[in-house]
Amino acid sequence: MRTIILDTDIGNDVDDIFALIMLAKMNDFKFLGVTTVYGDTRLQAQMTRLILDKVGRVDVPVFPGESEPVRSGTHGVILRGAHIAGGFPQDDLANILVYPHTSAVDFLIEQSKLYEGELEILAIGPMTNIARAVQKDPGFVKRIKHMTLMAGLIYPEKNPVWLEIISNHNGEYNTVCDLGASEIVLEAGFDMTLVPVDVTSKVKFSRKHKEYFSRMPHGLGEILSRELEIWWNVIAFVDDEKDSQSNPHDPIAVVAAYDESFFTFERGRLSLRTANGLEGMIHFDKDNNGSARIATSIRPEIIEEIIKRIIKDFTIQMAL
Ligand SMILES: [Ca+2]
Repeated sequence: MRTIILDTDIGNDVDDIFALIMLAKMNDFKFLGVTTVYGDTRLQAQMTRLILDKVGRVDVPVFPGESEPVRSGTHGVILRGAHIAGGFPQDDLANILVYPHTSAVDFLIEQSKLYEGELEILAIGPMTNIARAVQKDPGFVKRIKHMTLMAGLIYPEKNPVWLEIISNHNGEYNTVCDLGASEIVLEAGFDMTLVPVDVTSKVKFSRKHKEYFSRMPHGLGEILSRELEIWWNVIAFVDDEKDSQSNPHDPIAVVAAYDESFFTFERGRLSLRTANGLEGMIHFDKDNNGSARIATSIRPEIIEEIIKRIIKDFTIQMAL
């Protein structure tokens, strides 16, 4: 069976929570654990634990990861993680104990040895934990079977709306939060699938989808509804459509990890560049021998696939 670790900055964009739920419910993988990254990683671990317990995955361990970047950009740190934890029941969250008996970086390294050549990583936040693992253990990269990474806007000239959004951050968010880590991870030679904003910006969560999520049991419905509203308020200033919707960037990366039929890809090499005057930009060079591939298109039906996976096992009728 395939093995996977999720590396997440849950609590920033709301989409990490949905990616976590999808992975937690999936039978395609042995879900080895979650590492949290960037900012308040302890609070992120509490959020992760609470969600995992509510979907019945008490067996999946959570490790608070690196809070500080390897090297931040000239604009410094942008958002400090877990700032939208407000949608969670605060007493429940505060009572969740996190035991960091192993660091997230050590967990990644340890599991890469236990599952050498088999372990897959799904990375949906700034790349600090992965970069620290690469720095600490030179053999780490070669032991990883595959990494699926959500980051980057590869062709900004084709996506002026998102070029403007990421201009506020001096680059694509996951990339620019930790320029040092991005450089290390992109150029380490991982066998990698990059799922960039070029494709994740093509579909959206809307109020219609929120209705389905709001009916989820065990208090999940309330949490997801509140978190979506909080996030929609956060991004309202950059969403010119002002229609309470957001892109499920991270859930799309989850799909890329288990069903590539929703995508087309192009193979090549990745590096960190300054482009369009922005420091945190991923550059792609086509190369049939490159160790990475980027998703270049996406089927719009992927949104139904994501919704189905999130509400799976709950008796919620969909009329998408
Ligand atoms: Ca994320």
